[in-house]
Amino acid sequence: MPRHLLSLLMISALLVGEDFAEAQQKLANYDESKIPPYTLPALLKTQAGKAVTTADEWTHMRRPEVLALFEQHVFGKTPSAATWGKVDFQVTEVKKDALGGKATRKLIHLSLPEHPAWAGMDVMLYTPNGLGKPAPCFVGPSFNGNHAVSPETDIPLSTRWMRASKDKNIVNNRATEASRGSESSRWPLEMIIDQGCAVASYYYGDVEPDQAEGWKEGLRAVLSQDGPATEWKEGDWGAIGAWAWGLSRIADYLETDADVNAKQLAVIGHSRLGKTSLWAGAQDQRFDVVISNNSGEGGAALMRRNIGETTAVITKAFPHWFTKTYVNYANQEAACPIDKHMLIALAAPRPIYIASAVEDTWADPKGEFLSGLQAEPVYALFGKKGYGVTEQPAIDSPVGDAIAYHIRTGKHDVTDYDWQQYLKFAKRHW
Ligand code: GTR
Repeated sequence: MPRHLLSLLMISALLVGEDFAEAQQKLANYDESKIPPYTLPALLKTQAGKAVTTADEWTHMRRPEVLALFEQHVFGKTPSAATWGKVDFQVTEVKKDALGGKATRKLIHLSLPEHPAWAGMDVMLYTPNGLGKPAPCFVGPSFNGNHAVSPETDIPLSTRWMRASKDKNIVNNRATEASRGSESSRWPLEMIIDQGCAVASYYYGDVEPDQAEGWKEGLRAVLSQDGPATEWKEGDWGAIGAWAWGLSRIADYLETDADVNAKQLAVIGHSRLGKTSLWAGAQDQRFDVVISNNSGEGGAALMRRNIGETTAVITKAFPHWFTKTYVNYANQEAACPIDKHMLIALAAPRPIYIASAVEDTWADPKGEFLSGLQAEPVYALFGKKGYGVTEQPAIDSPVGDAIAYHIRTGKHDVTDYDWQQYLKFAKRHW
């Protein structure tokens, strides 16, 4: 082994979290020919070995099994509604002339009256003015809060814990005035509003800070009987499950807002939040369009393809994202009863869009493509078409019908190009 790789290996052994993941990016395999052969778990066969041949059998037999496998082995089980009880929505602001008069902006504080120890979450909703009907809505979590998503400077600054970032002007794990708009390139609000669509977002850290011990100050501790003394058992929900829960609570609110058509909700997320949007879409069928942007390992990318990020790396860097069981599949992917084509299939027959970026090799673009391809047999049971191609398409050439895909020029990010495709896709189905 070259000496620089050896020293990188030694350094990375001492690292945790984001730093560990970053160090591993230099060590990972990026060579297709070095992926050991693998066999995907059968999608259309029940655990008892019965072939699934109709949409009805998928919906009533196989789908519940697959969902339960993801709960047990990957993301953990979301507690039942009785656990959190009533959800309160308080509209704290309505600004009718937002974005130069194009939109109405609402801020909504969402809380659990039976669990006051949880500080709640602040949802920001933009709806188009003058549409004359309730708007379809994109629903997605943000990395840095409402003030970072919006270019408007009159939004309360989030006071919650945030991951360290010089770029985003996060100081001592808190947002600063200079953090305003730092995520706005990923949320082209005017473009979305101009297309007659609404957008609802919340800061994922409102539900739980994104760090290994973050759950102690988040919703998971509050809802657990033992609070921060909890020992997570195999199958208990991880942080991705909790963040996805937040998206479903936004859907609860949107069902009460006359400016939004709650029968037309697209769930969207990028990267770790793309993993989150896939899991939210799998569990909550009110999201009638599902979008995964560069979700990678733990998201759309097939876990059995050992290229870019691996199960071993992600479960070491970010153990809190998953249920405790998932780490058992580090370097043991073949033993896992699921792979990510099954996560895509959980969206069926609803339209799903999977997007990659050509420089985002860490996320395994080809593995993201393949999971959608391998989910096609389930869509076919519903008479729905998938990609229409079997090979990854050329760069910037979207393909697909009910399952769609593109690989865009550039790096790990959400760009206007991505949003242009999502808007076209969602509107085609709405
Ligand atoms: C990386 C991680 C990826 C992806 C990404 C992100 O460090 O390895 O799985 O989630 O973070 O969320 O930006």
